Amino acid sequence: MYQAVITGTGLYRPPHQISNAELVASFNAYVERFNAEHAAEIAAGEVVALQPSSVEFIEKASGIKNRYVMDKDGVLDPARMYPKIPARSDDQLSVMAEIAVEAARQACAAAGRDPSEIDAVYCAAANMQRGYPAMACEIQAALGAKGYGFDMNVACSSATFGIEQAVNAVKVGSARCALVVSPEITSAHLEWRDRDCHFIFGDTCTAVLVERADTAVSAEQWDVLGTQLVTQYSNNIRNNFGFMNRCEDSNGRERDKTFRQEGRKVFKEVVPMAAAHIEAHLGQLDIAPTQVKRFWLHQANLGMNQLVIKKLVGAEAGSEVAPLILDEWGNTASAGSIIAFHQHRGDLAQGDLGVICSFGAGYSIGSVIVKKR
Ligand code: CO8
Repeated sequence: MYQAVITGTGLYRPPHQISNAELVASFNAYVERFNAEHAAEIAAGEVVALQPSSVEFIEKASGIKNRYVMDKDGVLDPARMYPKIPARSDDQLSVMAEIAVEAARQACAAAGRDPSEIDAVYCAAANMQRGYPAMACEIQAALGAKGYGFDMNVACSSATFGIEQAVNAVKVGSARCALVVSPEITSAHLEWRDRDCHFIFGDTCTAVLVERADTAVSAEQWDVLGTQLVTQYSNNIRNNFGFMNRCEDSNGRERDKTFRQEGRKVFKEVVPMAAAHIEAHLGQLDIAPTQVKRFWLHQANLGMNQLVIKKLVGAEAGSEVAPLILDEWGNTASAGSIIAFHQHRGDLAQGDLGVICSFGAGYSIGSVIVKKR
């Protein structure tokens, strides 16, 4: 068995950003328009009037202040309310592959590797652009990488679950330099007309390179001390979009074909699960939570992260312990904990311990315990 190390990360930042004020202005314009168009049905009690959104609610309930998106105009147009991303021909690089290649090149540069040295590609994300060929095969070809690639989806835990696949492949010798890319174009699967969730998500792509320690060349390396994954079935976060929709005589545009959740239940059920999972995983390695210098947690909700940290170390989550990126990025599905790791590890010293942990739909939780070399 070989020791696996993380040698580089990359982060794609989409071209547009939307503040809460811009988002709420467009949502409320949509609500006004809807209520005016349906005034007679609303008066007759046949249609329920829509309620406006508010910046104050969004910030207080979630901690989110901003999000990046692939297309801003389509999202903010009250007559459209979803991104406009033109179709590409089969011989053009697809959108998900394009952003994955950019993040992957950054990770390779950080690790001192040429992309042609990659020999395994995991495209791990909450949504895939198409059924097949696998996004990973297209990304592999665009990078000039070798070996094999496949797609995997465990919603918000896709990236950590992908890291475990990469770590295991490196450990047993089936890959020497494995890439985990998480292109998360969440804006395409968010119902921007629903005030309960219209503020939650943002787009991005992250990349993580996992290599054999004995052949790694980067100046900065993180020993992977352990990975642990768990799933427990729940309908509380769900999206029924899929290839069977046509057979169900669905046009794929019904409300249940985009993200839905019971946010309160998710909050209540996932916080104790995530804290217990991290504590048990650390316990297996004889590490007390208080010995961990940094927790790079899933970025869905500020309050959730504060509670997880309180359960683990008995204190509020200051940015020293659990850095927050969702204020700027929103919930970027599986990329959130990786963005936190990418942006907030530079100050840690040799021997410092950290935990990357995702939690989300499934339910799914994935933890990766790392130590700086
Ligand atoms: N503006 C003003 N008022 C609002 C708004 C709004 N935008 N939205 C809701 N309200 C109102 C509600 O109607 C409600 O009113 P009332 O009390 O009169 O009924 C009141 O505010 C409170 O509403 P909630 O109970 O819903 O508010 P919460 O305090 O629970 O906050 C959150 C809502 C922020 C959603 C919170 O519950 C939360 O963050 N929960 C955790 C969610 C979570 O972690 N989910 C993980 C999902 S991510 C994942 O797994 C990846 C999926 C794949 C990605 C797909 C891409 C799209």
